[in-house]
Amino acid sequence: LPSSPKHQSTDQEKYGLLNVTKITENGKKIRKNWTSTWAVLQGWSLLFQGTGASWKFGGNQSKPEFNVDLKGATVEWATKDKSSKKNVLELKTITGTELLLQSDNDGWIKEWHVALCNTIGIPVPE
Ligand code: I3S
Repeated sequence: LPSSPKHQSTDQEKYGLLNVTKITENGKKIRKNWTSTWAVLQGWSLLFQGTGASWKFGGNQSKPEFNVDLKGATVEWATKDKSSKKNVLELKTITGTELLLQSDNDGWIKEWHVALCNTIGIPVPE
């Protein structure tokens, strides 16, 4: 067993449903638009795929998927002023895109938090 599993930054692979909205794009605040997505974490890539025909992500997103490069990104629990929802993670990319990730399922969102922290290489807060 690894001596420090919380710090491993090996390939994390995870996929499943997450509610997502962009809140900032290229450093500019944009209007929220919560969307149910199929999220796929593989290596440094986090891909969101629309689960319905009504896919619209952030501003003008014609393609029904959105990819996030996790290199240099940060993830933490969103503060209450960011959303009234529970279980909200805030993900900031190096290019100035900010996303909120949410699930009503406490265990599921914690799994995502751990996987994202491990990918990025930051310790998982207790
Ligand atoms: O941060 P905000 O503006 O209170 O976010 C809410 C809005 O995006 C709202 O849509 P309208 O732009 O049509 O008002 C959404 O329905 C809410 O879900 C957003 O807030 P939460 O707290 O759910 O993230």
